[in-house]
Amino acid sequence: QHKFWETQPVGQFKDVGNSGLPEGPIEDPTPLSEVKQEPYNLPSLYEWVTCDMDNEETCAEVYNLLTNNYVEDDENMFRFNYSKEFLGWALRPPGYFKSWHIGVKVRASKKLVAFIAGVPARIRVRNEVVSMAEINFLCVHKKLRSKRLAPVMIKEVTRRVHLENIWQAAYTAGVVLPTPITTCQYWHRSLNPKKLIDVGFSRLGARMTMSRTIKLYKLPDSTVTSGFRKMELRDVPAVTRLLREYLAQFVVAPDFDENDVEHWLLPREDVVDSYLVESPETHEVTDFCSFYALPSSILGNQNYSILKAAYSYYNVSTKTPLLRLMNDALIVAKKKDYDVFNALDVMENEAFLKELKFGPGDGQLHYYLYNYRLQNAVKPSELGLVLL
Ligand code: YNC
Ligand code: MG
Repeated sequence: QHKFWETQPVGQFKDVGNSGLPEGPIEDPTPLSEVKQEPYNLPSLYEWVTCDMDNEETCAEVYNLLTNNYVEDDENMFRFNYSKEFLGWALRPPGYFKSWHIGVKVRASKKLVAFIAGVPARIRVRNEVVSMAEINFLCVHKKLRSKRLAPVMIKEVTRRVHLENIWQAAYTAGVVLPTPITTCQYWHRSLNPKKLIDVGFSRLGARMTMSRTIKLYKLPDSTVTSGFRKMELRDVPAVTRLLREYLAQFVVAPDFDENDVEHWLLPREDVVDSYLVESPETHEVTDFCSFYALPSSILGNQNYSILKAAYSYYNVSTKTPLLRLMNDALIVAKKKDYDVFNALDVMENEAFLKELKFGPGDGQLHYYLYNYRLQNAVKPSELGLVLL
């Protein structure tokens, strides 16, 4: 069934429900001197490259590969179109390793035909904070699919992660592999229903007209909560405290410090946006919400080429009810001309999805850990981790 994944230190389907297996690392680390020192072999027409994401041309090559070959929906109507600025942000967090940004080129033409990337992260699983790699942007050019290139790329990134003395990883995928720690649902909140219907992202509901639909999803022009404002650099300590306290309740969550918060949550134009509520009386930061910008190319539509989507990231409510906080997030996203606001059913998101008129999508997202066994699958609501 899974000729490659069966060889890897991941939860195997045959072990599901076997309560005799302990939680934690599946394999012990080996001495670094025993880690394979040379790259895995590629078919001879191809060569490994390390992608320097500081370099604009390299960044553009990766961007072009992904724009034309990365994840599509089941009906091939939309394809993720991560921006260059987004890739620069996603791949260069504090302490990142350039050697984990791995490309495959055609030897003769130097054309980039495959990519995989990792970034370091501290992820807490129950009471243990584990140094991990977050693996993302695995992509093989459409013309090179089903040639077993993906397993070589995964082994190569694993080797380079091991060389940094890191032995665990976290990743998400739309496909089922051995074995998800949880399976999440995407929910979508229409901000520009007319465009979403025109491009086939959503359909007019039963007994609905376009004008009734537009009215249904209408949002006020300005936010409702007093003290609601954009996050600034000076807010990093307060936001870090708020977030650390909040994420402590989940089974799996990032262990963010101030450097992480500055990188991952400080607003960056058209990449990531964060807002908070500062109490007008005490000037205390009591609530926080954030989303990232991930547009999709619209494939084969005459009128539109880009779907502007915001994705819910980390949200914390202590004073402002979560429902009201997220409604304000929708209002700012609408103001910034996003067409749709997406959220997974992770953390406490279920508490606002239906009420704020999100509808369930058909896409599922499976979460995985590499070389770390969890005794039982967790519920989406026990997950405090959002990967890009
Ligand atoms: C996938 N998404 O099952 P078996 S998500 C992992 N993640 O192996 P081939 C995947 N494995 O089942 P193709 C996978 N998709 O025989 C497929 N596989 O054991 C497995 N799509 O390889 C698959 N990006 O090369 C099978 O397949 C084997 O040519 C087949 O290439 C696959 O970034 C792919 O969806 C996905 O570009 C590259 O279809 C290609 O089809 C493609 O014959 C469109 O591969 C884009 C797309 C995936 C987005 C993502 C997370 C990746 C996680 C990788 C695993 C990381 C493990 C941890 C490593 C560090 C460890 C440490 C320490
Ligand atoms: Mg292949």
